Amino acid sequence: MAKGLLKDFLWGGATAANQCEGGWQEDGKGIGLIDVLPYGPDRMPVAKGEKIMLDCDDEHLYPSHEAIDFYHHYKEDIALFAEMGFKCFRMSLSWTRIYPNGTEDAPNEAGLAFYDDVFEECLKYGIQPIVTLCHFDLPVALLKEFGGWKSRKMIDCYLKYCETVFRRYKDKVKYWITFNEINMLNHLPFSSCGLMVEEGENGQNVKYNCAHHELIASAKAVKLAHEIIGEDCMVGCMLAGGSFYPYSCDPRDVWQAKQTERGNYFFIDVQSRGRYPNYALKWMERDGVVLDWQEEDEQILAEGTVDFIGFSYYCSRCDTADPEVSAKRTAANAFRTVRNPHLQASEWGWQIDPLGLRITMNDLYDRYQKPLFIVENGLGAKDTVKDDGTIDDDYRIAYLREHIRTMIEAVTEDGIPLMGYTMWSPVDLVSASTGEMSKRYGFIYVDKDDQGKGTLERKRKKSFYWYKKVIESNGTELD
Ligand code: BGP
Repeated sequence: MAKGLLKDFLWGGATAANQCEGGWQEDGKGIGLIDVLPYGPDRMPVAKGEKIMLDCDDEHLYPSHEAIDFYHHYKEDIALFAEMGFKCFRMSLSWTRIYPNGTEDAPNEAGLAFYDDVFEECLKYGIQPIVTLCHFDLPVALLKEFGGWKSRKMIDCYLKYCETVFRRYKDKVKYWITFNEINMLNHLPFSSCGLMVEEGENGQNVKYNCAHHELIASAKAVKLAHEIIGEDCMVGCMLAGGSFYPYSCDPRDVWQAKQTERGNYFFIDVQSRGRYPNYALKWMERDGVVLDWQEEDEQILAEGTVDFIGFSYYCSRCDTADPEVSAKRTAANAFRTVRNPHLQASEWGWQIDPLGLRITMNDLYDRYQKPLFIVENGLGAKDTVKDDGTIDDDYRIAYLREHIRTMIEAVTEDGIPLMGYTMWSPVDLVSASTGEMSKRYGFIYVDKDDQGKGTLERKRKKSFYWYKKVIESNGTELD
């Protein structure tokens, strides 16, 4: 056993309802934001809120509608997770399965029953569910009615949903996450939380008010979870992580990188410390932001701080003050980052930086001193099924091996308390950014292509057997 890794370290994998469930209108489910996000050239403009499409049409393909049909394959998928020895499974609830429009008085029993079945299936194998309440997914009806998180009314809708699921699943779920990658509001404002800026509105004002409502909702949810489920439950925040490096040691680059990084930390600074950081208050003052600040908000934020820092890590990022260097950017999980000449990139341009995970963990722990949880890390790559049906994904094994190695070093050499590691995603699913199926992450291959064709058959890749060994050895056998 690796010295320092917890004996009951939570090894597992992470998915999200909107990218795997399908069954988009089954058993009373309402339409979620992600259900109107098309595949193809319109996807990014819609995801960024530049183009508004709140209804589906016949011209577009909508990957979430069937996704990988986890809705009907969950038993098979969870059995495969159990075969790899998972200790936990991070998943999200689809808000619209439970409150189809978000404003009903009573929840949809069929939706609640589905998650009962999923949790029972996990617990049968001793797999702890880690549940994200809102992973890029909210009722479209709330967007149409209130304009989404721009409105303070969203807080009550969210809390009603939280209260329902906390009461229903209190004996089955002990780990919760309030919002997935809350800082994604900066990068994909529509797909992350339904933000639409209308003409004439101050974009910064809308953004910060939207964030404020989410932060109040998150704090209230943390408190409520502890009241309903008890003190043994843990509620975390979730950052789209990856430290920012200055492109050079020019102080102007250092300053620029710090500022950009703060734009992401801002959200979890509030969730973790229970108050707004001074730099953010100054930014809002500068940008003419008038926050919907109610008298009780100070206390709500202070009383609802998170128990752990959840974060995703795919790559590090880089920034510069030099406009010429700044023009050469590449993708970094929806962020556009300056290309780092020291790193190689994935087929989608995300720069591969295992040591960056250790750096990010240290940065986060230095900043918050709360237990960390790596709730996403993985490599999106094209896989080939050979004639004999096998899939040799050595590139994925290499990526994960090096990241897990530095993760263990952060624990054993730097003393960072780490609750667990859920790799994204144990089973191939729809890519959040591109809507592709061919951007595969899984240990388990799913027969489906970008056009939505395929049998949905599941197959174990080479990495499946590798990860099983990693878990069995608690991280000592990585080769
Ligand atoms: C994170 C999201 C996930 C997931 C992952 C990979 O930002 O939380 O939902 O999709 O990134 O990104 P992509 O699917 O775009 O490759």
